[in-house]
Amino acid sequence: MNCRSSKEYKLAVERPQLYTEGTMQVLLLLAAVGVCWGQYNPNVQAGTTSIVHLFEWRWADIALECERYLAPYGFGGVQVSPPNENIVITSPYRPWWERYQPISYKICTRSGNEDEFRDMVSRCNNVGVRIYVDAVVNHMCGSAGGSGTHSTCGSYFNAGSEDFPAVPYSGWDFNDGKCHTGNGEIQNYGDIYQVRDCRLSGLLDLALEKDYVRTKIADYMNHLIDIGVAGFRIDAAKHMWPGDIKAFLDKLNNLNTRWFSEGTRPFIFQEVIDLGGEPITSSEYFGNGRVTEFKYGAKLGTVIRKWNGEKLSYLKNWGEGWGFVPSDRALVFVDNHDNQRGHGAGGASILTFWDARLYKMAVGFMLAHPYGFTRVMSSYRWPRSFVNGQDVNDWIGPPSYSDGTTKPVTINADTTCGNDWVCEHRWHEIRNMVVFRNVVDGQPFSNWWDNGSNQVAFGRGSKGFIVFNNDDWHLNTDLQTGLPAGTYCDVISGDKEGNRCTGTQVYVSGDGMANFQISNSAEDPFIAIHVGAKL
Ligand code: QV4
Ligand code: CA
Repeated sequence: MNCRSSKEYKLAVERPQLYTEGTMQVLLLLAAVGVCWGQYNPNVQAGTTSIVHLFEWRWADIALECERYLAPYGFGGVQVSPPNENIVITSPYRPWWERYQPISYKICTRSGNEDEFRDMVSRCNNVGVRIYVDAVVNHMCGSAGGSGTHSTCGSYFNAGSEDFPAVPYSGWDFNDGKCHTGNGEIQNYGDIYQVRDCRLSGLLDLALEKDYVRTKIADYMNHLIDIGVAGFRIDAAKHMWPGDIKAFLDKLNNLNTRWFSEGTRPFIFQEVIDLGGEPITSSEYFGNGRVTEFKYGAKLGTVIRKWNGEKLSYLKNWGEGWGFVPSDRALVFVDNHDNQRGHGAGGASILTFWDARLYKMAVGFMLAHPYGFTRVMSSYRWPRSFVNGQDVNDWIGPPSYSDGTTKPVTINADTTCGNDWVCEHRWHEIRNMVVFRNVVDGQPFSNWWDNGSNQVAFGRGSKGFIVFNNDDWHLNTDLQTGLPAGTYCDVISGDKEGNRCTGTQVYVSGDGMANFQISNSAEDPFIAIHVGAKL
């Protein structure tokens, strides 16, 4: 793709006399559709279309995973947990959420130090897998964080006096004066001023209108860009004014030319939870980059669970037709690190690895459907314990030793993961659907079929076709696949190995028709075929 940098776009807008009319039109068109403006473009290598969130993984393990698994199976990139120094909370064990309480911008956490981070970024980039950093820049630690050196790099801080000398930030850099609620906390999501200027769960709220604060944040992000990251998840974006986010994004460097072409802007996706019903909407943030579309997982979970009378057949107009943000502004996922454990948004309908059978269907549907840029979740197991419908163990951190260090991700003989790492991205159904999405990339949504209930099918032009049976009865039907004639290997029940198929075979005749049979009691009641798995 021949892209112009956003700087050039800015120049064209500010000094149009420098450009011919034709060039001008092209630049404005590119900006309008967002194809080439880096903030929306994930900067993945051609032929790859998804990223995976390796939640709480160590940098050393991610480097290995890029080389041994993600690159060979066509994953485009990895979202990593926040790499900057955070508070250490021991009560008596360390929660995962301590990483969302920054102490400084040193690269130094339970996942590893800066050398290990650099090594990971280089090794992943060298095999064509990108790294995206979760940037926690709305706040520092909680107001009750105390004072001392209980931080992941031993930096001193004092939460009470809002002193973070390792940045440095002091009381002047926080929002206290601007927040007008009694206790300084966000109390009402209907008040856009509270949501941006007050404390989220007691977290000390940064004064992002200050150029000093914007510069410190941009310095941190530029440090990561220079190391070679491809973009950022902007944590708690809803709690920052869109214009303040724009101000620090405008200070960002282009990506490292060791791996990216000249003028490439960092990919930006902002965590804005917009399920409707609040004055703050996702669309306010489109100017900065993509947004997380939380309706996606909440609705898909409801449909696949068949709650509220929902049916798979209603998915015919999935995407914008369901009131979601435009496809080229959306980052989509079935579950994330918050809502898989009851934090954040989405509620009980969210599907996770704990509901493996339905979860695989949901992820399969997401990866087959053209809407949005897709992120696959990769989790660790924790001992869930429900009291009055609430998981009292929702805080439990990653698999770790008694001294609090994170356990490595071990790989079993059957390619699954050990040490309680779930590795959903290695489940062969999910991994094969990541490949499916790469194979059908750019092909239209086509040949939709449904039985008016929970049996549906659709194709992606002439490259792939998928069929689901979420009804309580057998599926046996002839469907138009749009695929060239031949014998295909179903990548859900098996794999194509050389010229044989370890799963079900599907015969597509000269007119594109094929017969599909799916038992409603199958462990995986769906079939997916694509031209990359033709025998
Ligand atoms: C407690 C009390 C507060 C009190 C405070 C006093 O609950 O009422 O004011 O002490 O200091 C943790 C605890 C929380 C605690 C807080 C401060 O759970 O009880 O407050 O720390 O010490 C994660 C967790 C949070 C956690 C936070 C910081 O989910 O539970 O808070 O990390 O450690 C909204 C937002 C959205 C957010 C989502 C969870 O719009 O932006 O909630 N999602 C992102 C991340 C998420 C992270 C944060 C934002 C904060 O995805 O993982 O929160 O960075 O929907
Ligand atoms: Ca804020």
